[in-house]
Amino acid sequence: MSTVYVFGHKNPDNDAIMSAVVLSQLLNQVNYDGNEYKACALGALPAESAKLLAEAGVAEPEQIESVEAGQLVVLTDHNESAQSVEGLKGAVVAGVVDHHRIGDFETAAPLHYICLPWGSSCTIVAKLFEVLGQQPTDVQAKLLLSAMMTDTLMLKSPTTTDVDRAMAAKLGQQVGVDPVKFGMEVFLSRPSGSFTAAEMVGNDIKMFEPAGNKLLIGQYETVDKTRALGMIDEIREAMRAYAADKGADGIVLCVTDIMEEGSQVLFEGDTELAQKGLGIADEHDGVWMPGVLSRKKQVAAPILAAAE
Ligand SMILES: [Mn+2]
Repeated sequence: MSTVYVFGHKNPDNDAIMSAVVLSQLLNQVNYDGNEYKACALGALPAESAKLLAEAGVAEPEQIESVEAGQLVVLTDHNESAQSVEGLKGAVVAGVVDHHRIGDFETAAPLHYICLPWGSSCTIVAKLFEVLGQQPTDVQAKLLLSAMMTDTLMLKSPTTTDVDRAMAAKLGQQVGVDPVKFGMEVFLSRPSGSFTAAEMVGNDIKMFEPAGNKLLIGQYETVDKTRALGMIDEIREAMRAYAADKGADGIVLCVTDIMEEGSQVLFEGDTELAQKGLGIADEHDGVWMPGVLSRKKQVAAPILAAAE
């Protein structure tokens, strides 16, 4: 029996955490491959994840930064090495459960690779319960549903598919909640008023490498962008500091207003390609992009396409 580490991306969001937690539970439940699956996290848990796990009486995944050579791992909610654990190249990737583009992913041996362009990795984990003939417990259903709602911004993001809507309805019925109302409660459990500029920048940020450039793309989701927009200078300073710390050439931050359904987009550093991809220019207070809710589909994808 081997211990397999199961983890989502660095700067974990609720989907990265819940996909790792519930997938590892499922694989242990069915004694998959005779291994022991251990949920881990590549960074501090978001407030809503910590709260949901505490309420459910589920232990928080252990935080790790690196893995040793030969360590068996399962990646959830990511596949790109820039977003993954230190030492990934020497690890043995036994599986991937993801809903992102495939980046620089490569393995020596065959593996379980499940990538579906659905709204959240937790939708895929929920489907895997069906595939493996299991019924999620109410706790598992609630944890999965919470991440489906945060990742799809209550099913409003253009990444949402019919599969997400059907699965959300099914899980909501099981635990006796309206998925969208429950999702709003999860969002409101974030301590939005207390976020510092540095937290807004670093809370949910990913490194991309379009045309050899190191570009950070961050997203700060809020139910009221007014406060964030009142501290633009601090946010810009925090963006410059974060990019310098990570050795990035440029940094893009989307302040996404869930209620108004759009994002205020800010640039710092070398972001010529990002501006070209998004078709907007850098303005001091940022540029409002109505309808832009998905970093993956509406921000990262056009920027990466502009690099080709
Ligand atoms: Mn996700």
